[in-house]
Amino acid sequence: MTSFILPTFNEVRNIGAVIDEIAVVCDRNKVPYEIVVVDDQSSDGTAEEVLRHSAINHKVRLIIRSEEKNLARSIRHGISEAKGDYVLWMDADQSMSAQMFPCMLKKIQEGYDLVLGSRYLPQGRIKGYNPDLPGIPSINMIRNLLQSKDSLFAVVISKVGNKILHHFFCKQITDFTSGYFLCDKKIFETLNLAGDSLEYSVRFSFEACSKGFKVAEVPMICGTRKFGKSKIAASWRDLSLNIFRVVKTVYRLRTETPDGLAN
Ligand SMILES: Nc1nc2c(ncn2[C@@H]2O[C@H](COP(=O)(O)OP(=O)(O)OP(=O)(O)O)[C@@H](O)[C@H]2O)c(=O)[nH]1
Ligand SMILES: [Mg+2]
Repeated sequence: MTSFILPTFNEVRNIGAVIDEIAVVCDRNKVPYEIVVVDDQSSDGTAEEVLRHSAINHKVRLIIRSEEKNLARSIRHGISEAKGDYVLWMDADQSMSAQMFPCMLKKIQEGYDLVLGSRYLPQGRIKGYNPDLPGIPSINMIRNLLQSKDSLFAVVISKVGNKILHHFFCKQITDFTSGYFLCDKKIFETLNLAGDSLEYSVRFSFEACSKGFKVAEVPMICGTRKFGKSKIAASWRDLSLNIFRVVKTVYRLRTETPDGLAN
């Protein structure tokens, strides 16, 4: 069974659609699943919306954390309560699709321990980017992002930062901050999700490679969030703090692994 972990903070208008899509994809592919929503006491009715879904679909569970709001700790909490052999976590803001789950599961069944969705593989897409639309894709992207609730600056930083990390830090990975992971739960006997926010993702993917786990990436099409506001880049202060955390984590990992994994 696969446990889908969905961390939420004020996602009332997104969470229902995310749950429904996971259920449709799993049912269509006849894959056993459960959905564990880990909510940090959202004030917008996210929990009530999840309860409405769990009353209809008993594979949906809600955990409400009482501790201080924290993304990585919420994911860890969800994983610790997961009943599946495999765990998948993703954003619950409709920017990521469950449609790529069967392809990721196939990789796990082929023997990979960890599979990441990557926006930076040739068929992946970053927020706002759609080369199928008429016009110049980069200009369209800027327009789409400016019209959305997502930060253009955060997207640019992510693209440049991930390119640097790929070339100078670890060549096996193209998207260190993807936020879309599927892994065999046994990986947690060796690895931990250390960190508070996005930097957990850099450490986790890097350590999986450096400790010899088989890691694969599949292309991920990332859209702009449908409703609500970004939490990671909610303000310049939050975005700067998250960039600082990532840089500090990379510096620490470099010191712990002086040769890096650039090759
Ligand atoms: N439980 C919990 N969930 C969170 C927290 N912060 C963010 N989330 C959820 O984690 C997911 C990712 O958050 P986003 O705000 O979309 O962050 P992001 O996708 O990294 O950044 P953007 O690109 O700006 O959207 C969403 O489902 C959020 O609701 C938190 O502190 N606690
Ligand atoms: Mg998001």
